[in-house]
Amino acid sequence: MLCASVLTLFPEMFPGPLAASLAGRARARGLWSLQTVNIRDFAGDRHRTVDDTPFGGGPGMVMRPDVIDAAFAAVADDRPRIFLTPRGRPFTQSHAQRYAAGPGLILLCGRYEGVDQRVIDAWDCEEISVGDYVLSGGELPALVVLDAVIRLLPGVMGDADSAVEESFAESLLEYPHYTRPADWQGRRVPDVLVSGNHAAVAAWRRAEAERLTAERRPDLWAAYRARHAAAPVASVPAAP
Ligand code: 9D3
Repeated sequence: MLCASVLTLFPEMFPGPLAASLAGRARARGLWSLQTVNIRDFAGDRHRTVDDTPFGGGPGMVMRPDVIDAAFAAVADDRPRIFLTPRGRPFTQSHAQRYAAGPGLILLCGRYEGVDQRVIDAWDCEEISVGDYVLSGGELPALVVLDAVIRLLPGVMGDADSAVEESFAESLLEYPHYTRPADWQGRRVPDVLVSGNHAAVAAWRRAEAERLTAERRPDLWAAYRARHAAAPVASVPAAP
């Protein structure tokens, strides 16, 4: 059983979409559990204050370290602690694989301008972002991380996705998919896919995956080219 705890000012945002579909069924089957912790419950004053103005000045408010500390203290165990923040390292499939292989995770969702850095450091949190765009808090990113982790848990997916993929599948964008009808509103499925020639289908899919990756993801394309290079490119002279 993977145990997820989420520290947030908006516990009503959970489980949200994770109540439906694959993740929802997996939770009903006891493959993972969810605990939400309302950070406001750990405020020390009558007004349940969780934030204050930033030292040094500047816009917005900062979440107080003593409040977050009390919330962590209530749930912390051997699980990794993750702070969702736009300043974090980009979340990747390797993070998801690592978390899925462990006992669970404790996710801290920030609001306002941010969280006092001392409590992030004191609790040794991994700082993670889900991409270069601005959201209003860490809650949607936490749901993204949880979804990516949950689908990797043993027994959550059928065999469909666990089937071994072609060797290039991990590093390239996916090829386009088609199903019946073979002619839809005058748009025909590529002939090769209905040819019955499995080698030709595989070659077409690989070519399409490479074309799309080169067009849309120069970063992935460069890494793929580097990995699949038979030898270093000779046209770049070595430094003297
Ligand atoms: C002007 C400075 N802003 C940083 C870009 C402040 C700021 C904006 C939005 C601070 C926090 C937030 C709320 N976002 C998150 O908490 C967040 C997030 C995101 O906005 N994008 C991608 N990944 C993440 S993880 C947490």
